[in-house]
Amino acid sequence: MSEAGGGPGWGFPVPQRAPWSLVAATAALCLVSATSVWPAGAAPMSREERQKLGNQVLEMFDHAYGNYMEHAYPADELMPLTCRGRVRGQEPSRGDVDDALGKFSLTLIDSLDTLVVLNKTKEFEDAVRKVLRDVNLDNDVVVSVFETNIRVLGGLLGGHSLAIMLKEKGEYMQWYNDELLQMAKQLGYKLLPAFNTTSGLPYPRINLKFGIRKPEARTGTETDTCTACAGTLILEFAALSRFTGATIFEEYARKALDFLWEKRQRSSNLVGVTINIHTGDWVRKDSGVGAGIDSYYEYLLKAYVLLGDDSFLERFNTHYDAIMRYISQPPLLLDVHIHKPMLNARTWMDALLAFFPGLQVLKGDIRPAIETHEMLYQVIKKHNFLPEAFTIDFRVHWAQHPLRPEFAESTYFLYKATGDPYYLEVGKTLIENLNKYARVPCGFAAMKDVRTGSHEDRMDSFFLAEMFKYLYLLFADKEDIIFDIEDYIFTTEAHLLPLWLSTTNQSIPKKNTTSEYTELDDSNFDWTCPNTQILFPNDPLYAQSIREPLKNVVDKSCPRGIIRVREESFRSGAKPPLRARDFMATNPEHLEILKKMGVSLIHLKDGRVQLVQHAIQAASSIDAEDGLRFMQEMIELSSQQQKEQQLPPRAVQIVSHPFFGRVVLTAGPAQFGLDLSKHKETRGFVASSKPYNGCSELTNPEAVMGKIALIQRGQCMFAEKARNIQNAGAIGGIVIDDNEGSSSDTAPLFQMAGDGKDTDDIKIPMLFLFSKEGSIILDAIREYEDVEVLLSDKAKDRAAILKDPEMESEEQPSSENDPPNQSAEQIITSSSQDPDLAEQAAPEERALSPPPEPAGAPSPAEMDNAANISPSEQNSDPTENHESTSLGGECTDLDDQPQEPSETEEDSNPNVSWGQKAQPIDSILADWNEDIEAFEMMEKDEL
Ligand code: DMJ
Repeated sequence: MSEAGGGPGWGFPVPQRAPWSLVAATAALCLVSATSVWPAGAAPMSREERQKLGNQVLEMFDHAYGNYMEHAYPADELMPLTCRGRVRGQEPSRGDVDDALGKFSLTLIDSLDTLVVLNKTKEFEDAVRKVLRDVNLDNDVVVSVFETNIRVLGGLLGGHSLAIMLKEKGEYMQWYNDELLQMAKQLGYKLLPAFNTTSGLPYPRINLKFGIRKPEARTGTETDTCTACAGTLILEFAALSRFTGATIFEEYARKALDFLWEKRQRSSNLVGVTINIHTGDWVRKDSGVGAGIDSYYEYLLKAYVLLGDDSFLERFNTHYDAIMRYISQPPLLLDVHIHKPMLNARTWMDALLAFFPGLQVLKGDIRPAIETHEMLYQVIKKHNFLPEAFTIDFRVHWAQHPLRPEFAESTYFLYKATGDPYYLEVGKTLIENLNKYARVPCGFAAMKDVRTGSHEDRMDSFFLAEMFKYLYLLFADKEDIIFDIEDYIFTTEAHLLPLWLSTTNQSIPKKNTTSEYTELDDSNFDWTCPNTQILFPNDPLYAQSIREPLKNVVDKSCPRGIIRVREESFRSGAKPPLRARDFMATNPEHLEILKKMGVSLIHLKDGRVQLVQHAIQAASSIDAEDGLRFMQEMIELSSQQQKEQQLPPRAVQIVSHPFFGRVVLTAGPAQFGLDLSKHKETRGFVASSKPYNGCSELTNPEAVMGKIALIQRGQCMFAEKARNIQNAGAIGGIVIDDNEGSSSDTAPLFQMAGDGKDTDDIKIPMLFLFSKEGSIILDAIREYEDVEVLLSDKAKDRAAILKDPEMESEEQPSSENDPPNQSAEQIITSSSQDPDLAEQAAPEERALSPPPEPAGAPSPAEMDNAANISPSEQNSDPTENHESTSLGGECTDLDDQPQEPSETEEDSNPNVSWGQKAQPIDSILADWNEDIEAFEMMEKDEL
């Protein structure tokens, strides 16, 4: 459609209040129309190169899917490092993440429609037969309702949608008789008991065999669920209703959505992260567009597209307006409190929000989509992948990356919207990074730590459901796909549902527009499909012009504290409130401010100071609020600093045949011996020491001489083992955990402490591996005898590893364009000999991650806020944070920027005195309490 126009036109306005089916179809067209014409100035990508990249995606999919089918099926997922299936109950529990696994061959079901998109029709036919033959949906397993819906119900429905499409074409699937749909219906009925709550919000988990209530169910006692968990059902449930005529599914999903809408915070129009399914109270009152909320917004807009119900669009627009007002701080998207939306709730962002630019494309709001996407791309260029969470000054906050597809998804939609070949180059980088850093001999392994490049024994099903689909579609032309993708909408798991469902079995009455929430100035987009004639003002370089000012936003960023603080104070020329990062316990002016804020300073015997806030002692409500913010910042700063002071994990990379550097194991560092962050890596063949525990002089020095010795944990101090192997001539040591089955997937990594004595005599590097990672090396020795490893702070580029020509000929050549690995990040070494890190302490006491809660964290019941800071934190140099930088290259502290007038100015008007403040003290205290609670929960929360 757009090619005819010769420019990036990709949508048509439709008449005001168009018939809903037309709106649905047309809005969906907005997603997928692109241009291939691009003016001089930008570098277009040739059809040949796009085809080459498309073929590379196909080859990568074959590698992932083939290994899953060969080594894991019928298990739910492949464990690509140990090359076997992940069967729930047979592996150590990973907590909530395992709730996606229902012993229903998850990866196969999640991959069904990807096979068709990738033109693997024959394989699709085989896969459907396998699902029908092998999959049992009646297992005694407790699964997540959300994950089962998006991955399994969505997978079955996507498979069914494409099966009937193929059948109609007349070549494949001629035998198909709606069997996948029957399975989907069976699964739908299994999920329905979860909705048996007064609110209509579903329980988060259900037992596939026993439901919720039965004693054998082992679930049904939960009180909370996440907003996305309750609000991401409508596409699959409505599709199931419309495909089958059984209206109950759509009714239940609508009821849950209606309830969430009713419960939105009425003044901010935002929703919290978790909600009580019985009372409807918000449990976590922070609000963003990432983890916990993300696909709720996605499904409101897509429900409008698929079902044509205006009320969904209006709800979406109302929330979107709030998101853009409070959460969007381009290019950042920062969580806020629902009841105090001008107050940021975090100083970091999570990787799940990377889907949001794609949703903004569907909404038709391209500028912020381009900005956020560009910021995310720069983070990726820095770390090769998007870390699970990163701070607002772009440091790694949580270092994992489970091969999430959200960024590829947004890249695809932005390319479709802009036709800008830049996004093809972005896709090419994603492909290169996946091959270079995540590809292992048996599939693709999640990144355990993007800083070290170490792997996790995990390949999530969404990698096959989404990543390959979006990457393939990015490079594909219309004729490369055997059906018209524009006739379908993508679910959050990228499953395809046909738009014709909008006119089928519409027995649920559509809600009409109400006047309740129509005061938005959104008239351009309310009833029309976004049109680039308006969006891009006829400028084909529009996207580039938006990216340009952001080109150094990540590299040139400066450390920042919480931004957006009492903006009106700056405007009025008043002194900005004291920031935690600027605080100096020796500065009398600061102490005076503290007093005004109701914060008192207690000097502890060990040299630390404890800060305690008594809100009631503050000079005014504004000062009390500043005090609360100061305390929150201090807790977060303290937690961040503790995290930074930990030694980061290290990498053990197996470099010999057949691994060739592809397998990277996460290792704990030692507080003694060679510091791998400061020295070149150590490379050598491994040999087991005798005795294996390394607690006495080795009896096999000839075997370990010049090698890296393997020693078992236990029975003596780590330092003693190090000395014994060093004396035998070892060039390094790997201590392997003696707790069978332990793994860095399930246990927090720790650093090996010295023995309390001087350890300067230990010169060799020592690393620690949990038993599961250690057994990968031990198995390799059994199978290949000579196993060579590299001990380093970060996995090394495989091109550099393959120095042996023999190795080189065995290994596939890596791309010429592969960038060299980034140099190691600065390591902050803790000089303290923390007694908690002593050899015999339990691993939990020595965790590198997550960081310990700051000492003195307040108990909500006390109504006091307290934080401890160590002496080293008391003298942070305030000038450090004001070093110059800006989006254009110099450092700009956003706090110092003039701000637009705020909508909530009255809330914190400095002229309002304590006595005049309308809000009663009880409610202020309750609010503070909630803030502290929410903050503590956020810190503990996992993505
Ligand atoms: C997928 O399962 C879905 O996209 C979901 O909405 C959240 N993210 C994961 C992949 O990251």
